[in-house]
Amino acid sequence: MTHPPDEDGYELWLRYSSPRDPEALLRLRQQLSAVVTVGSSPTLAAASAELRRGLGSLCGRAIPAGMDPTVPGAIVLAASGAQVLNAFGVAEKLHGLGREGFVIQAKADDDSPDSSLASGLWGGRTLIGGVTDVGVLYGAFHFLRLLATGHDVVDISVASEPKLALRLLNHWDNLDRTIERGYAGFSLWDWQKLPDYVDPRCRDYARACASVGINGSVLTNVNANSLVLTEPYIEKVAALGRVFRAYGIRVFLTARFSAPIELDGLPTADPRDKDVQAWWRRRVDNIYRVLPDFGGFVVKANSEGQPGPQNYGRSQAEGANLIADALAEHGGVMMWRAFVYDHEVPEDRAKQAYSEFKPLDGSFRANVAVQVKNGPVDFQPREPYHPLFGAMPKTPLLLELQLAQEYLGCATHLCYLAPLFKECLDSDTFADGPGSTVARVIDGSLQNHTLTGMCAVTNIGNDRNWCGHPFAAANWYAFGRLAWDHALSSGDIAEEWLRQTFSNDKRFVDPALEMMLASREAVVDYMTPLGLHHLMAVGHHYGPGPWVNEGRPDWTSVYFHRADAQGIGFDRTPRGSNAVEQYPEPLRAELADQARCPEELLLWFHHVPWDQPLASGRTLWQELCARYQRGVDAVRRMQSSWGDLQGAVDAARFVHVENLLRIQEQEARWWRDACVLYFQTFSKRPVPEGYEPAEKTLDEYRALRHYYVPGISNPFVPKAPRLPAKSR
Ligand code: BDP
Repeated sequence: MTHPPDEDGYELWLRYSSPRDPEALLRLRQQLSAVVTVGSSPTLAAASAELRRGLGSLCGRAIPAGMDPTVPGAIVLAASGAQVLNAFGVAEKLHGLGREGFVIQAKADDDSPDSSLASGLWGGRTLIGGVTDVGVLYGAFHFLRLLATGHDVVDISVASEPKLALRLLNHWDNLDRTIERGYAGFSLWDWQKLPDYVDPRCRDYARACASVGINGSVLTNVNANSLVLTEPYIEKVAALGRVFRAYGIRVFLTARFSAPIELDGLPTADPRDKDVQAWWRRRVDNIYRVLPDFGGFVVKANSEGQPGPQNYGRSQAEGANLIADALAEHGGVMMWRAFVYDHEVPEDRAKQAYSEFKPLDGSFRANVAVQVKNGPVDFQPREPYHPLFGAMPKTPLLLELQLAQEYLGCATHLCYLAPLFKECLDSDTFADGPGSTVARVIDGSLQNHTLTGMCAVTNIGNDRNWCGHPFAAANWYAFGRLAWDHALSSGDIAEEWLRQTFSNDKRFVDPALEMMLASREAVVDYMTPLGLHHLMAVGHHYGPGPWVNEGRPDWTSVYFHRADAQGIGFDRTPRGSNAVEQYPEPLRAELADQARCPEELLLWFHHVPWDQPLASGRTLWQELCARYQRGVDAVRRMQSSWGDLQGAVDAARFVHVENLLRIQEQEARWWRDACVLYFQTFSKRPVPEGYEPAEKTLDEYRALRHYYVPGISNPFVPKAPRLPAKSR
């Protein structure tokens, strides 16, 4: 079978490849003649350049920049106020949209002169109008997306605006260019060469982000290094900011709470200390002097060893307000993370963020948003929604997701995350009666907030294809699309991505889409079925470690699965930790009742006897084994579907995915066998029929060691032996 030419994935979903069907190609060529930009700005120039690049590539011939917006086949770019908007009848429509909104309107010219038809051009034009220049840019990308996924120019009529104000990527990038939980190479930010040299790749990063509406980038790790707040680094940050600006992307940083002590030797970082307050104001003023559109900070405080206001007996709110005050006059946003827990606190780790933050509702400054992970533990393959959503009506809450698959197979497993994201977004918080979804909490419509947003820990590094796995970029794409419009479906987003990334051929798209949509559930099944969670190996988090029982209790696996001779699962009902009390009625009663709790979350909320019959008619033990097996089977189905697609995509990417699926199948078995063998030491029941025998013994699985797993800065290496002293 002949393959299309090899590709390395660098172009992501911005390949703009021409239709294979010669008729479709001819039609496109007839419909597109020139890109006409009304007005000028770096953003309009970026939009025009992208259109010429994209349309040129789609048509297989150059599309020039033109001057005359009335010429047939013109693609006209204009922002509010331009006269040309009236000619297309869209001025009114634009009026109703927010500043990042856009309209795309095709207009057939009924009275087009014969000459234009004779010249082979469509007697019509397309307007891409934005409320502001950045709206035009988003419209340009959307127009390209429509054409690249096979839409016909003449049918296009769109009006769109984002549902959320902040649509941000959080890079956990360190200043030495390692990336915490990064599995796709090193950081894109080349701090040593900045500000004088900005890698052109940074512009491509901005293009990709803008193409899906991402409008901000937090450049640094939440486990922050205060050095980034010093002048030389701010110059470097500003150099990136200037490149991103044309693409509507603002730069944000993480701030280390103890920075005043570390950088300037202040005796304290206490938020009530006048000198500390003045220090933050000065630092922030300096940043805005160099980078006037700086976005603000993300802070992780008093969690996992990070310093924070509680070191001085102050609340999380006082800490947030300290820095928020310094940002306020510049319009900066303070994103304060709710990912806090403490092993010295005896309370269930899943409850601690709620216990700490809910009482603070109403005590944050207006420019503070509390940034809440999708679930109450930590980016697990499946979690219930975080109970803080809906519970802090007076505080803007941002949803934090993770694209880096720290707990879902890193950059080796194919796992399309939109279904996970949607599960959270669609969860009902009942905050204002049924239908009070997390999506409506974060878009501000439920509790009347304008500071709204969603952010995601990225999976981006300097690997040639950006995200490591050729399918991992789908998660970057899906995050942007959902942050723009959380009502989009996982399937529609995946299909858009597949068509642009690989091929518009239905024979490819349909099976590949099925694979993507099944992939997240497969990971849940072979790692943590039925509501199990946090079973991974300690430290690097690579592979299974259900036996982990040393070190901080809330970092062990036994803390979470609680397997014993009777059964397995964390009792979070009123008999146990009572985490269900943090959820609203009628959900609380449902979760607390073992018979009504959704099976997907059963062991999250209940300690269930091994012989408890479940909906399938199997006992819990049998069901657990069946799910682990089902996960492995699902990966094998993905392998076979992908195998059938040989020839439908280029050989380079085909083989890359094929090989990674092989690793995924091995690792799915590793997870299944390690977990089943380990849990069997408690259940003492035979492994049911239809389950493949494990390859190794439990002891062998437990003895596996993995060195230099990416994404962690303190690799586990064998200890050097003590050698006898040197003698001559
Ligand atoms: C955990 C990661 C850790 C992060 C932490 C966080 O293992 O590296 O620092 O989340 O979100 O899942 O702060």
